[in-house]
Amino acid sequence: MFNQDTIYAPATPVGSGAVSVIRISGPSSLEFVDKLVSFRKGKAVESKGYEIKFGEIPGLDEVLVSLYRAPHSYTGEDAAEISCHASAYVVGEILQRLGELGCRMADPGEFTRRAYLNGKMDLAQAEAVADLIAADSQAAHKLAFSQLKGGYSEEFRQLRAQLVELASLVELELDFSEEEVEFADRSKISELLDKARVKVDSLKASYKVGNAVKSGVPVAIVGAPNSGKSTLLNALLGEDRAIVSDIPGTTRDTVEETMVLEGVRYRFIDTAGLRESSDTIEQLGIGRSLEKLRSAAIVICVLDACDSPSARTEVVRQVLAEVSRDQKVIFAQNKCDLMGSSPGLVCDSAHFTHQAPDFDPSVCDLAGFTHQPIPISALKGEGLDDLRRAIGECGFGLGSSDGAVVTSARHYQALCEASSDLGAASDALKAKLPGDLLAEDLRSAIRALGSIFGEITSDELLGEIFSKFCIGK
Ligand SMILES: Nc1nc2c(ncn2[C@@H]2O[C@H](COP(=O)(O)OP(=O)(O)OP(=O)(O)O)[C@@H](O)[C@H]2O)c(=O)[nH]1
Ligand SMILES: [Mg+2]
Repeated sequence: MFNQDTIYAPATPVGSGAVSVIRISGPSSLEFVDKLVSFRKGKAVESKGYEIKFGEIPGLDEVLVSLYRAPHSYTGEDAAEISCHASAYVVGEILQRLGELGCRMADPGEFTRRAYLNGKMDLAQAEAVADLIAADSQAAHKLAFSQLKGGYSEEFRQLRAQLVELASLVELELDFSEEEVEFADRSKISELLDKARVKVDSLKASYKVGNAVKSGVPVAIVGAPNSGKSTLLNALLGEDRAIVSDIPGTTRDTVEETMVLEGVRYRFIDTAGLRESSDTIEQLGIGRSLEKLRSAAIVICVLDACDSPSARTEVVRQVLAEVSRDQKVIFAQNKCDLMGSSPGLVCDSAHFTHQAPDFDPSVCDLAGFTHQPIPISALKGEGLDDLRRAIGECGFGLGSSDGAVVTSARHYQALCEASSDLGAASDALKAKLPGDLLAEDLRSAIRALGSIFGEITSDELLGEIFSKFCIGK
């Protein structure tokens, strides 16, 4: 047990609702509860394990109190949860009385911090609690929940164990270095090191998806003025969010709105049409469009079927010149309702492809793109299912991987450190440098990985992590 005092905090938001919960944790929890509540039968301190007791706070409310004996509670300490009627007055009164009795109001995240310090969960699990509370889509929830259940930490533990094994081989060699024997089999070391590097790098790479899923996958809608980008945003959202007009250059600033598709939250960003402009405000808007285009995980490039093939090719060129290899680009040919029956469109697209012979799909990872844009009509709502399917195929969905997916910037940072340490170790090995240099790099990588699940932590780090929690968690 690390903490001696007893803390309390509301665990539910105060407002209208049926029930509010106030949480108490620490060695004197049950005594405080007995001072506050008259139970119909017995006393809280007589409770041996989990128990729910009915009682009354004289003159204030009837309550149900859940009692937990250490270590069988969330925090690992003696704890209680008072369920009262959700009245701001009742809750405020209970909190005040607990304070007067000598209980201390908890800091943000203090309950979870105690759970971590008392060994109820590791640090990655504790962080997952905050992520789980914040999760607003099925995908974000799935990642947070699997981290909470410990599978995530287990992958890092195994990886760290591999490195410890590796380091011990190197240390063994060091122990015997006086005798100038190369004790450890360097090819075995090299093999283990390569394996660990592959794993670290794949975990590092997972952050791209993990971070996008946690904060919403950014999808930029770009294209020429008047091509129907704002109409498309509205059609996808099913509401009139962005202003639409037949005047090119209608959208000046970016318009952003989130939406969940197949359990994944996407942030759709409508942008100003790309063109040469002498208007200062429009130029600023186009600058923002380009920023959003470069930073999006997915780019929907809207082509106007009414534009000339060369104009469309120019837009495609411009977009492909801006995107990087790890972005997904979907081409949608809009206004297909104006093209008559579909053969006209196919013919038109073929022409368009012909106009861009130097199209190199490998320039970027073109999801579902086969030189044939997806025909849509944003106005009539046609082809939107195909577009949504293409978005789903960009790989941010749930089925993409069962392994650990990194969602935390802190964990990503630790992986970057481990990756660079392992790179240095690998170079040292290749250059046949002395074992102690190799050992130092490995130790540093082991420390970095251990910091993810809290093998060694500082008070400062814990303070930073738990300060982001809400009170009462
Ligand atoms: N027939 C038809 N018209 C469309 C379609 N999509 C958009 N339009 C029309 O095209 C015009 C421009 O639409 P917007 O959505 O404002 O175009 P935009 O790309 O946002 O234009 P800027 O903001 O100026 O860059 C409007 O008159 C729309 O009604 C479509 O699928 N079919
Ligand atoms: Mg617009």
